[in-house]
Amino acid sequence: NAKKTSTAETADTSKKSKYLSQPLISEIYTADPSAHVFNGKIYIYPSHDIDAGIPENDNGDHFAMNDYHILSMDSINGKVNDHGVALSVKDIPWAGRQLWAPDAAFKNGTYYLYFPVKDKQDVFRIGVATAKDPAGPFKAEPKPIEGSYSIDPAVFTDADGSTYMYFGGIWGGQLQRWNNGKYDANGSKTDSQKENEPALTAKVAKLSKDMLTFDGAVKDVVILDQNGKPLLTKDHDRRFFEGAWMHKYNGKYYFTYSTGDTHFLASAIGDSPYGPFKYQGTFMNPVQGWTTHHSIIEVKGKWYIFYHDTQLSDKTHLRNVKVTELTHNADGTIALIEPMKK
Ligand code: FUB
Repeated sequence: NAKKTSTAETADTSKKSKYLSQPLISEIYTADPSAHVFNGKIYIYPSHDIDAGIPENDNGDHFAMNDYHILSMDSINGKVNDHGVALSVKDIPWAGRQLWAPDAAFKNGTYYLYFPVKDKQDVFRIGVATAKDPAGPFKAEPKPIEGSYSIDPAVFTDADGSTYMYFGGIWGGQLQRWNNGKYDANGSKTDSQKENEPALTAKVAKLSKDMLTFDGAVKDVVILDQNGKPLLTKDHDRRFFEGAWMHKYNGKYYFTYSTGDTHFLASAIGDSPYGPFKYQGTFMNPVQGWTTHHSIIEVKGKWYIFYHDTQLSDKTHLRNVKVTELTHNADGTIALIEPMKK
């Protein structure tokens, strides 16, 4: 009594087979997955995409997210749990709109959720919220982190216990509008617009012991080419755009990021969490959808990349998170991942 396969089912299977991996959940749209292992379980801190009916533009106004849901799994192929609303924009006293890509950390018996959101003046800042459970609910601090700006915080704790936040994003992420700690509301909508000068860089700041403030100055994350020269603004295939992540492998610091308008994930390797980082190459080709954003973690001796695409909706702002294995080559580079099958 074998089940007959309908034409619709066949079409669906062949559509699915175009993709290297399948969405982790389909009940809600999720993006920008920052994954961590806490208490032996995998926790994913994603953006929660919604359709707010806002037309698409280069400023990213259509990414109008209002809350976060945290996901967890016991193992990479295990069941995915959605823990419900962990933090809402309405519960962040200083927030205006657009809860973008978050990250999380654990220290001092507390879980910290770091999140970018526009303040009431429409300027992106980075906030922090705390919880006793990795899945929340999280309570936001009354103000953004002093000295923080732009988007996409990624928090990395080194072997000596020091924690660093990498952040920043150009275009809608507003990084290009910041100069010497001041925001220019009339500044460029895209990048520095100085094509032959060093590209704008991601930023890094050490976090204080209480994880709530920056300990010292915000520094540039400089990416150098093979000749030791900083990547230039015009080098769209290689320069930093948004979506920073840091992981350590074999004693080296891997700064990985999205090239934004050229849709690659790229890696650069350094000897210190502050860099400089030497550009290594693309390690993930474009996914379906405009944005590409990832995190990299080790689970039981294997490395994984969490990322998103638009398989479920085919709409730029309605994304779904995925996971696949990642390999470090013998020469230290990361093996190229093809998210779409040829
Ligand atoms: O989800 C909104 C924005 O899209 C993120 O902050 C970027 O990294 C891009 O994925």
